[in-house]
Amino acid sequence: MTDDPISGGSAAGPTLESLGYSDRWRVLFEAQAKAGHVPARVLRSDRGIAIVAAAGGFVRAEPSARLRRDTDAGAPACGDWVVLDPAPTHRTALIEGVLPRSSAFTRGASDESSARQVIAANVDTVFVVHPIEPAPNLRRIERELALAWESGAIPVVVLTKCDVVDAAETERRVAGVGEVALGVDVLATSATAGTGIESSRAYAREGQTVALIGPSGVGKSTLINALLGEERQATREVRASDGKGRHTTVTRELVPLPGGGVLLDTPGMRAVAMIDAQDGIATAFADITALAEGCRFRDCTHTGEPACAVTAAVEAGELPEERLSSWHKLLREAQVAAMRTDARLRAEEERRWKHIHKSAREVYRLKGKDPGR
Ligand SMILES: Nc1nc2c(ncn2[C@@H]2O[C@H](COP(=O)(O)OP(=O)(O)OP(=O)(O)O)[C@@H](O)[C@H]2O)c(=O)[nH]1
Ligand SMILES: [Mg+2]
Ligand SMILES: [Zn+2]
Repeated sequence: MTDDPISGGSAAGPTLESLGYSDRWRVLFEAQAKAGHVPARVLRSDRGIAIVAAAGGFVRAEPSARLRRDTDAGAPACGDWVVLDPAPTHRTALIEGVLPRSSAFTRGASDESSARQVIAANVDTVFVVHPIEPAPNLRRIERELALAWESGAIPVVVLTKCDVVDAAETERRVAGVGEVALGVDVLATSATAGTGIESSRAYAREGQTVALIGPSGVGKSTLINALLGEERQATREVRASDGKGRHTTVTRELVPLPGGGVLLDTPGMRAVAMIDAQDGIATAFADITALAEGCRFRDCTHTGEPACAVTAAVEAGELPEERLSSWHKLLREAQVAAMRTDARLRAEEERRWKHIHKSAREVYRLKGKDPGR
């Protein structure tokens, strides 16, 4: 094992437990591991080369040839727990297996032929990060919450830079976000003033993983530094001209906290494309999901059917119209994404069968040529 190549910290590195290793992972590891293999967690993964943390420290690792062939498992993603062959005779350790994920924050690949890309694996809490000023875009927050719920992690909305507006305005905006973030904690923080840092830290207890997502320049890395108590993550001034960040963070990476717990810094996402997140949408819009129970038709689309409890709630002023149209929009996008996924899976299946038929023909042809059989 090498010295910590990424933070210059101690060669010993964090313990597996502080990185979140638990009985769940032990059982899954033992089911896959062979003699000499050790469990490790992927801190960073860049074009197939990963930096992983194992009990002995940090090491460079790449997927074994067998794992690369096994397309189902996909490339090891940031946050994955893996089966590692430390391979003392090689310079690079080999990742022999990826343990089944407890959660996965994914996005549709830009290339339609390939599968979804896992942005963060095995995350317990997703911080949906937005600055308090300009006033948070509630529609974007709804979208990100749906995706966070879909990932299997618990979302928390973190409003940053609360030092730039007064306390009363902060309170108003937190309440406004609370109205669209049902059952979700909303934190008001300021790394500059040091407020809300302790309440943020509470989510990153020993063994817990917290991923930060949100547009560039919102203060994700600054918040991580505040939680670390040191300037470890690079941060940068937002352009004054248009208030847009410049993608200071360029790779996703796990950052172990000294007191246990792990943070996952991500590069800012400009637009967040919807994936087939229909369950996530149902959870993020628990109010609409509950109202829909009262519709006459079980498959009511809440677009003008008779005895629709959802449109009735809008008419009665109990459900904001913008919220219902936001729900319609996200659901449509999710359905389109689902159809695309289905088409891709069908195409893959077809390719697989073509390959099998071709191999089978090959075998018959060879047999036919061999009079001895
Ligand atoms: N006033 C104020 N500025 C802040 C606060 N937190 C962050 N900033 C500033 O916001 C700018 C962007 O912060 P970053 O932490 O680099 O943003 P990021 O979300 O990591 O951006 P990317 O890495 O590009 O995705 C920096 O100039 C920070 O100093 C805060 O609490 N108050
Ligand atoms: Mg950053
Ligand atoms: Zn309805």
